Amino acid sequence: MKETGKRIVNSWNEWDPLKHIIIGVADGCMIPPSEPAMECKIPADSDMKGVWGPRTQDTVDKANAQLDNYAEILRKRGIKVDRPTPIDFSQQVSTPDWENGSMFGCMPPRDVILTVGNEMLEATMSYRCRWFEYLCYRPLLGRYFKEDPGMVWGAAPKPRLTDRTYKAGYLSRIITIEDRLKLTADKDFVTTEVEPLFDAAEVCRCGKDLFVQHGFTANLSGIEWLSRHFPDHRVHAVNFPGDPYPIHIDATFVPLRPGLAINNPGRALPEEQRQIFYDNDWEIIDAAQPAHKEPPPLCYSSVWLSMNCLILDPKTVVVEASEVYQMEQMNKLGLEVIPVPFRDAYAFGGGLHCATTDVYREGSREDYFPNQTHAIPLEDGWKA
Ligand code: ABU
Repeated sequence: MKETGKRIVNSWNEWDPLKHIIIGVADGCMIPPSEPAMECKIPADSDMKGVWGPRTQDTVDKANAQLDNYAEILRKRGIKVDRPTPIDFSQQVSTPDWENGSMFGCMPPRDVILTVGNEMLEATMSYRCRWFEYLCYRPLLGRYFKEDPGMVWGAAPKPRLTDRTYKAGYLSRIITIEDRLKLTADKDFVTTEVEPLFDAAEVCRCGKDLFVQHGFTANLSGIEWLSRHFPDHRVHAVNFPGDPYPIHIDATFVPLRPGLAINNPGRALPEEQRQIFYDNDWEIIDAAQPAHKEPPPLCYSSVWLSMNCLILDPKTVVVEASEVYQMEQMNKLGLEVIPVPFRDAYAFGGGLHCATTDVYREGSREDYFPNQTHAIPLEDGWKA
């Protein structure tokens, strides 16, 4: 890395002291029409089933008010906050291979941009409605690139997302929730392995080790691609049986500081995949129960956004203001909790972690897992 000039981009893990971040905006956010990857994410009894079109201005305004308040709280703590530039998400989009009735939005930058060290990497994404979302971040990434001579601007190969990318008839194999749970426990997800796919929010950054959820929005080819793209890291594919809708690791497994992670108790990391944590003196504890029984209306995410927190430094964490049990647990773990109201923004793409992506945290790439006796091997089933 070039060491001269201003350093803007640097972030190696989820907990080092945060200095600069991107927070999304809710403007123009759409409920996109059905498409293969999206269909299997929406529960059969969801109020989103069969619904698509623009979100109401009233809900957009309420979400933006909470996003702006979140940005202000971080700014007051001395953290620089940048915002993406929305495009017209209502327009129909197409590539030579497909057309889609609309795009999605740019509230959750964590899904799209993966920061690893001095690199900001645009993820492949795995939904057609999100294929162009990277454009909202180009003004920021372009600026960081100009101002920081050490910044690496990466873009993973854009996938074609033809019908070959998705398993035909996947949804017809699901009648009951047990069918879903069996499929996800067997690591039989909606995507095929014809091309690498990953959303950035599948990656949990722990210094030299990157833990990537294999699920609906990252396939094994995508995880293999990440391991070759980051040759100085160790990339581990993890999965969480018990999750009927496995997308994005940050409401399932969240490291709070070196040596401590919370795990969604309904989506336990399998025993053999825990071993690398135990070998390195990490503790994995069950996350507290969510305070709510249901997500807000027209929301893709589960009530487990309760654990989708933003860590400001190893002693300070931002938690959604109504999540009393999660806040209490964080307090007991010795963390100062900053409550931030955010439920009005959930439907636009997730929680407090989803709505951000790191630009700069102090610190460097450390090895928190020197004992690799039980390193989680990458599977090569994707080659077939
Ligand atoms: N983007 C995180 C959502 C995960 C969940 O719905 O539990």
